Amino acid sequence: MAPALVQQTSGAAAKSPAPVATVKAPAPVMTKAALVEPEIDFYKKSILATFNKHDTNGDGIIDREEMLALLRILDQTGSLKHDGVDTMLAALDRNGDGFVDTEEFVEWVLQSNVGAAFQHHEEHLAALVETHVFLSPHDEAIMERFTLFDVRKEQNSKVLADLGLGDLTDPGLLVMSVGSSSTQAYDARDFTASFHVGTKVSSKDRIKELRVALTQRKVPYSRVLLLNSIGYLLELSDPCLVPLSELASKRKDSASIVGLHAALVEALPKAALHVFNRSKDPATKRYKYAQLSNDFSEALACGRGLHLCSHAGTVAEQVQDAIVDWGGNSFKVYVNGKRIGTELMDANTFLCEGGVLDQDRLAQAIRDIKGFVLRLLPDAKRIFIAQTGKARELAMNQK
Ligand SMILES: [Ca+2]
Ligand SMILES: [Ca+2]
Repeated sequence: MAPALVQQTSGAAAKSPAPVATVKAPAPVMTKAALVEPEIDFYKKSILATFNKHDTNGDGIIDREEMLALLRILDQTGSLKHDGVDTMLAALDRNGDGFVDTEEFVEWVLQSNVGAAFQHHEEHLAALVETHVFLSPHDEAIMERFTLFDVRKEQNSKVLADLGLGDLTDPGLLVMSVGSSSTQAYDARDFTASFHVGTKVSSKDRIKELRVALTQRKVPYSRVLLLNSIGYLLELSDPCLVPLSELASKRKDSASIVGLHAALVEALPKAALHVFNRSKDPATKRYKYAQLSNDFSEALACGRGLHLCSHAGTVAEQVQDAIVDWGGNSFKVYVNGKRIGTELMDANTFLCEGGVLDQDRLAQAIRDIKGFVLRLLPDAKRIFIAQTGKARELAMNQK
């Protein structure tokens, strides 16, 4: 833990007395007058913990840069508007040396409404327990399965029935969600797999992995439905289901489509392979055909399949007050499957600069997410933050 040093700099003593900060009055919080001595000691300890958290380089003082980070939090709380770093620094820096030491910080919290409200906010944040996980592609596949066969079961069953494709729970049905860079495969039973094969990514080794996995599965699937991005390769004039062989012969230039077709024919020679048409009518911007819903985030939003995720462990079995789905450039907050808030937070640029996952910024971002959730749900005690996107990929690669 950082020593509580009071750092003096030359020339500081000549400074004029600190001007009084003009800050707007926050909501009433616990102040010194309301506390008795032992409570103050206890309170001081928690204030010191807050100080240490904001003294990020651990030198025992809060400098201008660290003060800027602290002001960001004041701004985010809404009710604690500040008037710039210099005014705030002046309000806290009693001896005018340009830095805030522990004594000055404790005084600020005990004697000013803003300081007390700030401390209250910090304690509130600390009391909210978060679980942050990078969802693996396999986790996503688990949740896709829950969306398809569980959350959206009725709607999806109807889409299949309308197409004359029978029952969604047919054990002979294999669903493959072919995205641009990954493919998830699952059936109505317990099969879930993810492959680094997609409409824009393919290699002989990865295709082979997919073929071997499906061959070893030894289930005589009679039908394979290929959903997701692969369906965009079909035309508006095409029917809802197009044989994969047809698409592969039209797309001889695409190694990924040709390779996928060859692998499936070899692994599942008796199965009918169909691509689900995902083309949109340019006039209405709507899908020409009703789509099967298999978006993993729908299952995530209501916590389905969380317990099966590789990193969630037993945490996911506890009741979560909210689930945060953090993809690329924004995060969404869900309670019981209903979205209650969305906030822009671009993980792809903020966390992934130079192709390396920035852990300090991740910690800061998680604090911001917790603050956002607390504004929506002041009584929240536990939240689950599931992250995907580029940051997830970097995290997986850095392991
Ligand atoms: Ca410092
Ligand atoms: Ca000072």
